[in-house]
Amino acid sequence: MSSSPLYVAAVDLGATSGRVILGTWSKDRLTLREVHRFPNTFHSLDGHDYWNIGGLWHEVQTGIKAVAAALPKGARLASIGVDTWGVDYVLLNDAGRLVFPVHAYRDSRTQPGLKRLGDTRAARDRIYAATGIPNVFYNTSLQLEETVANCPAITDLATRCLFLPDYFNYLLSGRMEVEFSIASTSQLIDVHGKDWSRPALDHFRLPPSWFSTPVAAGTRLGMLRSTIAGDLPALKGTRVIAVPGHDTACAYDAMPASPDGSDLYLSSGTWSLVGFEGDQPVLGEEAQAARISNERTGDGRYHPLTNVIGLWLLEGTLKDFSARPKTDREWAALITAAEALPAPKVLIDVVDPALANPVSMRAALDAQLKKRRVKPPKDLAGYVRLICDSLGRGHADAKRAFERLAGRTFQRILMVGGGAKNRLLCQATADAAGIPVVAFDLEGSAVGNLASQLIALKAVKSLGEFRRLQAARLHQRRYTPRT
Ligand code: LFR
Repeated sequence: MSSSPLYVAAVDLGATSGRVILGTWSKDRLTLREVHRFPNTFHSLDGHDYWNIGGLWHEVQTGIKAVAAALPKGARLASIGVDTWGVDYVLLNDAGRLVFPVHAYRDSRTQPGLKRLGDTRAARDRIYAATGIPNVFYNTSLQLEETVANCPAITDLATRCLFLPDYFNYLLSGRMEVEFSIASTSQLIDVHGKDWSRPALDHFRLPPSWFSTPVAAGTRLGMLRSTIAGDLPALKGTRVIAVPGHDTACAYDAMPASPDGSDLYLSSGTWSLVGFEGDQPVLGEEAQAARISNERTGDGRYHPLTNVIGLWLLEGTLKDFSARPKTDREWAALITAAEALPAPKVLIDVVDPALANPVSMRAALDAQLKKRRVKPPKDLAGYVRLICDSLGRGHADAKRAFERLAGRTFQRILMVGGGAKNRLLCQATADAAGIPVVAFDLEGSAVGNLASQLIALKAVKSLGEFRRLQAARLHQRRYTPRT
């Protein structure tokens, strides 16, 4: 192990913001410097939702230049890796040209397919048994099924399907590969193997030739293309590494978990992902009813998790209030005001599909309360309280389902992501779950992304070793259940 610092960069794209982070590995310690951050959003065109893929690529390139500028004089960037939100993809031809616009997963075009599969019990059970992924509106399977059914000429035009991190890896390195963790979000991977599920591809009528066998995370894809590196000496010899492409897999890898498996993980951002790590999937009727999604780690193990709607509820509600907080201070004041309120007697049903992509989140929450004859909150603090308590209960429900179905007992909930800074949410989760929440000040996805590169470059022996080294140094805050 060399003693000179090693520099690695993470491109971490989220559905509402993206960042490029320079990681420095020195003396068994990882330090992060965010060199570029930008907002991300999808746009609606004639009733359909699309990502601005060219805009994202522009931001990625800007970020890479910022990384090069941030390096000490004479230093070189060893590698770069990309992770993004799950399920979204591009369709390409062999020359690498996009042959279909890039849809955003909240587009409602999958609703008829969602209902069809939901209403056909035998098919739904078969797909769950084959893939371990429940029937959710954003699945790649439903998205591709809709495209092939309504735009059949696409099967002549497209020859490849890549997920978003794979596509950016292709733009960076020139090599087209599908990384395993991101592929596992599609509802098209065999839950017992490491390749595509033929029954699932056939069910959704998708051409198998679009899907190449996924590669494991840690695969070195090649050198950063010279068209991107330009003549910057800092980017000479920079490798592109296929890290776990799914941001949630990265965030879970970053958890400073105890090796005995007694920690439940919560990656809290736009979505709340509650889950754990294991060698076996959690399957069966009850698992499907609890919406357990058997997503995979970059090396093929399992991350059974439940996707609770998350801070999307709050992000949406804030759009309906002009007085949204802008600074950390204003946020703290809002959380304090929400804490001072009495606990709401009736909580939001967080699995209500009407909350997925409403025109107005506030109106959607009010409508749900009205149906149950409950008055809506009076002000923003009231909504914050309602949302945090409701999410806390959603997290606790997921914990109980995992304990029952996987035969585990969890001792702690480790929490990373933006929500880990929200003490009301952390406390509500601890109270509802009845176990302590340990909240880390950690850019989870970026750290997991960087860890995968350090392991691939052989600077760190294993993920277990990385976690052990990290755990001792992290800033953490513990919330003990009050009830
Ligand atoms: C979080 C996430 C979730 C996935 C959702 C949609 O960013 O990746 O894991 O279910 O986005 O892709």
